Amino acid sequence: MNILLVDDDIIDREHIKRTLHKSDFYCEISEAHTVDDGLKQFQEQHFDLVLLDYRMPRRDGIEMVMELRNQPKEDSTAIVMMSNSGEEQLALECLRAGAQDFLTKTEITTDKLHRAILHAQTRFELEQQLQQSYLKVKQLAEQDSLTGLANRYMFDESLKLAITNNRRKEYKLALLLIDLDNFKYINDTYGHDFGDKLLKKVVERISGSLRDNELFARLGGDEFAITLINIEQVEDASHVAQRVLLALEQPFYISNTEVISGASIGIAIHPDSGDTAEELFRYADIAMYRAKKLGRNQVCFFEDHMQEQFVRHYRIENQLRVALQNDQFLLYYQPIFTPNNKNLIGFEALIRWEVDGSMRFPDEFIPIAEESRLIIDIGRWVINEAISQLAMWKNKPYTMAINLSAVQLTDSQLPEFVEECLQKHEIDAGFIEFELTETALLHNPNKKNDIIERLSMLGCRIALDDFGIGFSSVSHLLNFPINTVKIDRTLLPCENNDNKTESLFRGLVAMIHSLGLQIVGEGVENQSHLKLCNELNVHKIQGFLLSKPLPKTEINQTWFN
Ligand code: G
Ligand code: G
Ligand code: MN
Repeated sequence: MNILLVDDDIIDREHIKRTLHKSDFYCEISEAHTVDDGLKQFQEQHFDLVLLDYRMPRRDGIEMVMELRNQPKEDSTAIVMMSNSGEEQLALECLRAGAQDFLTKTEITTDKLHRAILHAQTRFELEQQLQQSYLKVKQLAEQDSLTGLANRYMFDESLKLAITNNRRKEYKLALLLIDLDNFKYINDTYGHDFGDKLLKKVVERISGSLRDNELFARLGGDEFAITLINIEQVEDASHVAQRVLLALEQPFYISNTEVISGASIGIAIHPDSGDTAEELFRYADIAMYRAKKLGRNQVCFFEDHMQEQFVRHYRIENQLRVALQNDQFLLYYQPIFTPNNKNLIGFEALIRWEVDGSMRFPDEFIPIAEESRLIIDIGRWVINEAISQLAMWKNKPYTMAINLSAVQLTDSQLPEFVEECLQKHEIDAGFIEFELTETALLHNPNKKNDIIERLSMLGCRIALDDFGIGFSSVSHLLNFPINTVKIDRTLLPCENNDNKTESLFRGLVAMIHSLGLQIVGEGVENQSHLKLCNELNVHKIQGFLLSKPLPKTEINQTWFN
């Protein structure tokens, strides 16, 4: 047995050593005369027992016990404390700090030490067993044993905590309650084992569709819950719900049987729907009940206006998918002119969408296309269409401006796609100008930078659209390879002598001139706008005074016949 004896008093140490050596069992004794020395030796070597004096100068024995109990390797060492006095209070204090036994030095005999050591070791083992069963019980109390997910208790506690944290923030929090659609039928038909296997697979699929910061729990049976924290908008919750439904879309194969298991999802939002965990649960449950009533694979929000918005988005999103497949988009082209002699020099392509005979405008559907990332494919359609149209108007070198949304700047294949279109239609990159808004530049600048750079390297021009509103920062003009600035139409002064706006317009034009960039005046609606643009040497103008955006047939009639 390895024993570490820590005592500042050499006479006491000798006495204890002698006593120990008299005993029957063999022991190796290392000595330390201070706590620090003792700790150092403890780090270097394994001891079965530490015999520790309470009263030592500078640091006493209790400090040492406390330090030892915080060390990872203390797990099989028993500690016996010794003191000159047999004070009960002191003994208690030592035991509370983590020592397993306490002896007064006068009572140290071989027998007593031997017993104390055995006693300490037994006690230590018991403590270990207790700790292990505590962990086991804790796990049972917090975890669902079938799926390994958090259980209702744990979920409840985490939700409460998340709500408390959320109260101090501007973010929202969403509670999603998920109920499998035909689990009871499956359980009754194929048996419980089969049902259990299905639950495990469902959990795997759903987990795979979630990110790390989402708490996913099994509340019991076929009921699950997800908490989303720090969400900026309600749509984030609909997206997660849709991802969950998508993950369950494909059939499951269990014991050579194919089953389908959809789900109904109810959503409540903090703080909008309720302020406590109980309220959120109640409302998400009501929402789930409504989802069930709607049929299979449905998502419902508790709040009516959220539900309306969701349904509207969902409908438009599905219609957009169909439109993309069936070629239902079209482009209008707004002509762009020089201000002095009103020469036609180019066009801006603007998307339109005809649904059931009525025209939809981009403000209505582009945000939804962005959210669902359908804008990536829609945008590619726009690019190809606009470039192929430009090829048909090739008798003069016109330019074509194409709007890009922020989401398209995450499409790493976009530059290659543009290059292919240019080659296919034999158009020089220099005639294509991509219009970006500042919001697009603000999001995740690194990644997007790369795509803008590559488009620019291809030889395409880059324009900053709607300049002068929103987040205008002159630094964008320096940090990105921008060739053109389109000053937002709201900055052209109104008819009734709007002096401040005019000064702002003049100032912006002068500033952009000084950077050597091209300037486009947008929203030129009357003669005074035209006059001002002329006077300030704005390079190009665009607006209702000269032409609205028009379908290609009308452009052909007016300019190409
Ligand atoms: O087309 P309208 O005239 O309503 O334009 C409204 C907005 O829609 C404009 O800000 C324009 O930038 C945007 N927009 C028009 N067409 C497209 C397009 O093809 N792609 C993207 N991303 N935005 C477009
Ligand atoms: O944001 P962007 O520049 O891409 O949007 C162009 C938008 O401006 C289109 O919706 C187009 O219909 C609109 N537009 C074009 N010329 C004028 C104009 O002279 N006045 C107004 N009010 N809108 C215009
Ligand atoms: Mn534009």
